[in-house]
Amino acid sequence: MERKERYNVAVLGATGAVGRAMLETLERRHFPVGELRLLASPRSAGQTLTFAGRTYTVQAAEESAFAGIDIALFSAGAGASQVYAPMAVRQGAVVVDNSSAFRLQDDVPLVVPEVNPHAALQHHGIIANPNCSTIQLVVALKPLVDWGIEHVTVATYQAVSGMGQKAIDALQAETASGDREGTTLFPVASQEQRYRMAFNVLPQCDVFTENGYTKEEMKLVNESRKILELPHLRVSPTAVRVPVVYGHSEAVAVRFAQPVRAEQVRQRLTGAPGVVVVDDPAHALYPHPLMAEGTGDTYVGRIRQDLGDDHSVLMFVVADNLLKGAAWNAVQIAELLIQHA
Ligand code: 25A
Ligand code: L14
Repeated sequence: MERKERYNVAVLGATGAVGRAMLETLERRHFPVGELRLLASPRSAGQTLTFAGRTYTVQAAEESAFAGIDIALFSAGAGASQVYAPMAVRQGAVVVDNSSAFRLQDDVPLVVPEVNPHAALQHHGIIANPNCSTIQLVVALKPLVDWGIEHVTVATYQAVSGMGQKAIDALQAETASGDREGTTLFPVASQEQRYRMAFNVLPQCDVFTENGYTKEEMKLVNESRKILELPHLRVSPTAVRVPVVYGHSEAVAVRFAQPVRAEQVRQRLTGAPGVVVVDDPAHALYPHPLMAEGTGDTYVGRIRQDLGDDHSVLMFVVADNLLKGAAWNAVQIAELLIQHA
């Protein structure tokens, strides 16, 4: 990319939960935005959004909308990315894609700036932004990698905002009504079976795959291996949806190739890039979703030794899924691109 004072930016999926967070993050991190183009489906064209005190009209996405764009941030789902990413690249833009469309493709870097920034520079026009649960997991694991990570067991507690604005509205309606029947959007609108989400916990995020794991669980396995460059890493995931609006939590157990003490993990994570350690049981201080909400950090606490295994340490990891899990990470990737322009 050519070095410039300001970069022309497009946001595809600007009206979605993640798209709005992208605009907010560009502004908060003072990204040098020149021209800004807000794109979505024809359904949202004509709607207005504000950025840095100015009002912008949302346009329907089409190839010509990417002309003159330097960086295109995509969060409109895998289908839209398949259609529009090649068009944006043809028009000379670099695409930072938040969908699952290209993440495991060999020629597409999958980047978390605190973990594998070097990978971003190897792109051929598209850089993939990882899955939200994976991002916070690898931010917490990276500082521990040189002790030899053998096995990661992770259970997630995922917020409904991962399913978009409609799911947030549905949970709020269910909670307010207190009605046992409630609305019936969950676990995913595309499947027959429906459950209430308010006052409930559902062991399904995204759809099931043939091996009995959900897609979200397989993302934790495959994306972690790619980002950490540990192709044989053992990951045992369970992804669970909870009635939280913003912020994914994870109970993580890490087994190392050698004895590692909880105190060593606490020291390594303290001050690690993007990590905030909050771990003071005596004062009931530990991470939780409301603590992470609105921030770009990954919070780690409850760091403790496995009771029967001196090679294993347990911890609780929390981040804002729309920010570090999506928009914040995407803007950090864009910053890497312009730093090296
Ligand atoms: O396929 P993937 O990769 O797994 O990703 C699937 C989805 O996951 C979200 C993101 O949803 C993505 O679409 N996502 C991805 N990563 C995430 C993460 N880490 C994540 N969520 C949380 N954390 P989203 O809601 O954030 O964004 C969706 C946006 O994409 C736009 N869009 C969809 N298809 C498009 C498209 N834009 C261009 N071309 C296409 N073909 C979408 O815009 C939204 O901005 P929209 O125009 O469809 O309208 C959104 C507005 O319309 C309302 N609305 C939604 N559905 C309906 C509707 N109105 C009427 N009828 C409907 N059926 C919404 O209220 C909103 O205001
Ligand atoms: O792969 O439902 O980026 O919380 C992000 C949101 C997958 C599902 C992704 C959720 C999606 C996830």
